[in-house]
Amino acid sequence: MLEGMDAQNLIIFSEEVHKARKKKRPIVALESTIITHGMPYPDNYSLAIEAEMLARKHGCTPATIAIIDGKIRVGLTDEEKLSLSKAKNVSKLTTNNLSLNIVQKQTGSTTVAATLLIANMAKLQVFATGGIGGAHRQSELSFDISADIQQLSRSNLIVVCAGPKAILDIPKTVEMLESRGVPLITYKSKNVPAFWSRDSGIKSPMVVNSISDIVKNQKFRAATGQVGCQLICNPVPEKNEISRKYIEPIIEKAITKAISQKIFGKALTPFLLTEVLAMTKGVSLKTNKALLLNNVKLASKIAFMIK
Ligand code: PSU
Ligand code: MN
Repeated sequence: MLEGMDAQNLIIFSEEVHKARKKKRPIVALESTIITHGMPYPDNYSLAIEAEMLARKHGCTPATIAIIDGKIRVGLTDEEKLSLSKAKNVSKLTTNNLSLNIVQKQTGSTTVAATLLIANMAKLQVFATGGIGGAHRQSELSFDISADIQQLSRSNLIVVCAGPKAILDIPKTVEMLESRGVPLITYKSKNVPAFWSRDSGIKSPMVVNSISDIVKNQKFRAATGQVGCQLICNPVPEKNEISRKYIEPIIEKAITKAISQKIFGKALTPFLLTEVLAMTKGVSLKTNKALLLNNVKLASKIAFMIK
């Protein structure tokens, strides 16, 4: 069935993305796990729509990526996004289960890792997400380190995020990225941001103050045959920030609960995000939305300039 097909032919592009590719207009890739496992309905749906509108407002074409009935989809209709938003038991796809999910004609949402793999196949250049996965706290015991890290070292996009998710061990995540040769670069900030908070207290390995430095660096990396993404960490806007002091005990409580309920593996990140949402009475959700939109805005400006 798949013989003779190259990577590009295995992808179904939406009409909007197809046109943008033909006319070489800037495209911003978006993931779908944030829709299915990152937040509840209907917030997930309204955010998915709002993120796409914002990319268009900045002159870019949004490309939300998912697997639907075993088809690799780059760009989804609003109906498809709605159905993913409401769906229960959709698989959370990363790099180890993406392929079998396709072969077995299933539907699944793509994490940062799986989205990066597909976006690279589609030759997209810029991707906006909320927070990346990384080394979990106590990963020295559990070995739970997101495949996002490995895929960031294999695809070649510019990834805009609000830092590693605050539920993680941020120093370990920063070290893992360095070991894999992934440049963690903060945008207009001396320290690494921590998703809901602007400052993790960890000094950033690299800082840029302009979009043109990001674009020039991408071109230099490509010209010199370097593999791997540039990870641009963009702190959440001040007005939407949750302070570290407030959120840290809440994260600790959520982790303690996860341990006592033996929640681990793929279920851990969604569990922790849901617990934090409940304990902050929805404030974390509001911040999560704001940081994603802030990242879409920066990603769109980068995509526009790189063209
Ligand atoms: N950031 C969010 N919400 C999410 C995620 C990130 O604000 O739901 C998702 C991303 O898709 C990321 C994944 O790739 O969580 C990481 O999961 P894990 O730690 O199981 O690898
Ligand atoms: Mn994991």
